Amino acid sequence: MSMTEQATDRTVRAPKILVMGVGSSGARAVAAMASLNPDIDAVAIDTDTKVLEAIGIKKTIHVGSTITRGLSSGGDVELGRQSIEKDSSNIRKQLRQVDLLIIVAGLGGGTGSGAVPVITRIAREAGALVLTMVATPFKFEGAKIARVADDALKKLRTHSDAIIRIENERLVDRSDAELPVEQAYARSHQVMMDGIFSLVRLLSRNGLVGLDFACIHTMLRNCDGFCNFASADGSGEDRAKVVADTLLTHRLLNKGRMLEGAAGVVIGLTGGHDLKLSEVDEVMTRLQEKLPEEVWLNFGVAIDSGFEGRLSAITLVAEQWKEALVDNNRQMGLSFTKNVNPGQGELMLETTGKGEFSRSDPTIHNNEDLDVPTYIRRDIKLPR
Ligand SMILES: Nc1nc2c(ncn2[C@@H]2O[C@H](COP(=O)(O)OP(=O)(O)OP(=O)(O)O)[C@@H](O)[C@H]2O)c(=O)[nH]1
Ligand SMILES: [Mg+2]
Repeated sequence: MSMTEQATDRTVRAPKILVMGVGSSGARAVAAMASLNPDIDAVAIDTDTKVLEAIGIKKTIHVGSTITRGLSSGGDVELGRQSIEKDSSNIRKQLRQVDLLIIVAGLGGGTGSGAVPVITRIAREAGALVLTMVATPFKFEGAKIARVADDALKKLRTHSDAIIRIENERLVDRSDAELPVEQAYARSHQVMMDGIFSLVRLLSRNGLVGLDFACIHTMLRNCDGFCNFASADGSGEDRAKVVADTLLTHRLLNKGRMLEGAAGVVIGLTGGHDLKLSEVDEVMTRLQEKLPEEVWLNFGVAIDSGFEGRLSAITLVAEQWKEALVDNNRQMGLSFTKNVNPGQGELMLETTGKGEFSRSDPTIHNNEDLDVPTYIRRDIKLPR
């Protein structure tokens, strides 16, 4: 198959992405996303019928009718787990042909915390790549809820390809003392929404440079479970500067400090048809100045006519870069070259090292170093 045919084939078979909101907070979040962006395939799952009826989303799955009888689990994680196990065939049906499942939930309650680890397991069994985006509780919610969320995170690590953790507490600081609670939660939803919209955009056909499903796949499978996430928006002439400044000081990236020690980073930019190469370069150069030299860096640019005059960015940051959680598909030390050519037909990859495995002996077989990914050893170009 020629490069063009491959590219067309991939374009036709854009990855099927399903966004699944689990528990009341997750269900509300995806309902809001679906109402703003009808292109998103979204389903809301909860034990609580009142919530599912109120949020106005087309696809809902009510679980645990014989267990909680249409009520919430009342914070009982075990009831949340049982509820989803009972209705697991229904969940499986939703997952047919799904390439990427994005699960959205607030941890700390019973349904989300009990059900999400079960759903991730089912989804992986069904062959989907699983990205779990969870908000962890604010401090004011207390120690018990924090513990429930922690336990759920531990279980999640076993089955998720990657977890994007939005630490709600990082969304507020002392100067926010007067912030109404409702708005604090709204911030958390907004962050999730921005992230999912950007990811879907970058993975769809609008992706112009670099970031395709294979790249996200590699990042998620290698980021040692947790990914941090931040987004930024700018408009007008200074948009590139604003976006870079925002990311470099972002609360969710520990005021930007997290970038200094990052092991793996994905940056996705979205702009309108007026987006200039110099603007992409400004954002990427400023971020790279902060990142360690040996970082695994991966970026993409998407063009969307709704973004004329604007620039929006998302970053996924892995603080640790260890062996994959689920399998041994380890692809260490790749980075994209800094020379961006928006029309390029293939990704330009270069080998930068073996990260924390740099001191281990190479695995030589038939005179080939098996620690170097196959497509680098054999000079296979990955299609965009
Ligand atoms: N963004 C947002 N987060 C919320 C809201 N309410 C609760 N949360 C967060 O989500 C966590 C889980 O709450 P819910 O989603 O309501 O709980 P659940 O999964 O439905 O579980 P049960 O109701 O106990 O069955 C809480 O600990 C909060 O951190 C909200 O209105 N908005
Ligand atoms: Mg609930």
